Amino acid sequence: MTPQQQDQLRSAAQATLRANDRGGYAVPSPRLYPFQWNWDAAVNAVGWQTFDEPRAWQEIETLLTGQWANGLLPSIVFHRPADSYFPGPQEWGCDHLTPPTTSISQPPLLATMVRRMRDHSRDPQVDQRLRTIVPKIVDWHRWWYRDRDPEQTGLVVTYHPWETGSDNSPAWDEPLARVPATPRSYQRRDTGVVDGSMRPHKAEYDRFVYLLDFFRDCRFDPRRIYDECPLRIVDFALNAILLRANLDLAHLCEALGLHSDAAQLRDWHQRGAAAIATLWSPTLRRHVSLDTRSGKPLPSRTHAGFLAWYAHVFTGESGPQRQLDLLAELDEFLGATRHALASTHPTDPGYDPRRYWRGAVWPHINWLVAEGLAEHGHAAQAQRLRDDTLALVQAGGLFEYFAPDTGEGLGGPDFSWTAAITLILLQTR
Ligand code: 9WN
Repeated sequence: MTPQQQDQLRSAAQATLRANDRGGYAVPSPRLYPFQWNWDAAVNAVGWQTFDEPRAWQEIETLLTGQWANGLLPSIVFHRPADSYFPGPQEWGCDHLTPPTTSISQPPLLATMVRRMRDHSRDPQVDQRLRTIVPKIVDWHRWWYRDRDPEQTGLVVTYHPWETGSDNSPAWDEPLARVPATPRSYQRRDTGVVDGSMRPHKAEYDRFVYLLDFFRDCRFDPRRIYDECPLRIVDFALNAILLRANLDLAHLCEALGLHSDAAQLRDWHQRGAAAIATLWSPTLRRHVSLDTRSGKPLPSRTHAGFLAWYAHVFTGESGPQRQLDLLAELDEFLGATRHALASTHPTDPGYDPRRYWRGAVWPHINWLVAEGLAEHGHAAQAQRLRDDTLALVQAGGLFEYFAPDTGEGLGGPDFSWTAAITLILLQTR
């Protein structure tokens, strides 16, 4: 890419974030997702910081206004009403909250993004802001361990594919099939905005809706949901992101003198790293997620395992060999499609190159995997992922995701975190 092309792309990405700004928060994509999403906001903040640092911190502070008293940081904060999205706050049973939210969370990227923002900050007063932000993120991590790991296994469970962020990954097919389909009628809005061939099937939505009704009917009681929810999985990717975030949050706590919180976070990382090692499949030679209802591993061949580097969990004697095994698997992913990284490998029975998390390439996943690879000295593979991401965006536009075979931009257009990742990758060139 020439310097002029880079400048053009940078301007387009900045303009997209500005256009999606609704005053303190960016919507992921104007019509498809007209609210503030949790892990999107964390990535968007890092993107904002490349050209407007005060606005970057605002993104995070606005997200935190949606935090529940018990520490939950919800997946969506419905700051203002909009009718182009289903399900809204009434469906979640959370319309009485100010601001209204969902009742589930999303992958906890926030601490890692905040640490990065502090490292890149030009604001001499940055730690003043962090004195308010960091304890709230610590409360959120406490919530994960208290409500989502009541048996203290070291790994947290999730009850909804939307909470994993990889909503219709083939990994969830089997456990989701055991969830009853909702008997009630509802009207989807997503397929009115983008083509249905890029979105989850109705059978999946019927179960997504059943689950959110179930949480509301349980009055969000954590014990009851843990005991009774028909879907209960340990998502490898979400746990990897949480483990990494524990380390970054510990670092932030130490910088602020919050030493007992830092010790707790380091302990969660250590215990979690030991527990996540048990998700390694010696036959598949990669980590897998776990269905804790059936006790069965979820062996789908997805991008999730590649987050092991990012999580810094290759500890102990098995670490070096496991890294080699995972590099071999990565080579197979890189060789299997024209554009990397497919969210599902083409040989997986659930593969579909256009449909959402069943094959499409996601820019933020490429970036996270690349960060982990680079931190472990695998520079060539990291660069391949970064280059592929920028090439896709440059040729295909700032779309939500991309077809791994043709490179076509898919899903929502003018997408905020795609713009943010573009800015981050251009900055680090
Ligand atoms: C449900 C906003 C979000 C992302 C998720 C992605 C998609 C929502 C949806 O959009 O999920 O949360 O309605 O499909 O799967 O990762 O955070 O960009």
